Amino acid sequence: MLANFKTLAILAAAFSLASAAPTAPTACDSDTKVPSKTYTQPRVTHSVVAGRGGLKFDPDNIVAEVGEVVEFHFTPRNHSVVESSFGNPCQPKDATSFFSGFFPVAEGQSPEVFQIVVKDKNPIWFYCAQNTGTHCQAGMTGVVNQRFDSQFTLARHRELAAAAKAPSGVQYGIQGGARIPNPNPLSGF
Ligand SMILES: *[C@@H]1O[C@H](CO)[C@@H](O)[C@H](O)[C@H]1NC(C)=O
Ligand SMILES: [Cu+2]
Repeated sequence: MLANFKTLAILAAAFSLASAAPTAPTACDSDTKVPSKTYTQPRVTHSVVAGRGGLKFDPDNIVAEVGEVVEFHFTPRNHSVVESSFGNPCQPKDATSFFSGFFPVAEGQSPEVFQIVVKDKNPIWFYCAQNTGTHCQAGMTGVVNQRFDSQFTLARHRELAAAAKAPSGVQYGIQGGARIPNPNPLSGF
């Protein structure tokens, strides 16, 4: 677990470095015959804003390729993100579920974000575990890579969330992703 978290943190750090570096070759480079540099492609990052427009994630239905990053930004008041499962919307999927911790924010957005990396093409269901105001039951759920041709829709998932018993489950520690200073302060806004 620790090793996984470390790997993710290292990967996330590498990606933010990659996206900060300019990637387009200059005219000068293409004029010369000798390749002067190897350019790394920046990692595609999908920004999701928790709490924008009410008790929800915006966007809440994300399509991402394996290896891409989903980056959660946090606005008022005190949200979080936890990995769940389709049929049990307001509880962690299992002991390995990612958990961002809580982000109390008075205004604007948190100076930190939580990044996860998409590991495979299976749907990733998630919710906010804030129990003051029962955010998950109120509709604060989302999905990465919903199967659009199946009955396992976000709409159905949200009906299950509305009927789910409070309190929502919380993991015990931040895990399964990287909680880091916001590398893209303007993204998603
Ligand atoms: C944010 O919410 C969590 C979970 O309900 C709570 O433990 C924590 O005290 C809250 N933080 C603030 C500053 O309200
Ligand atoms: Cu919330």
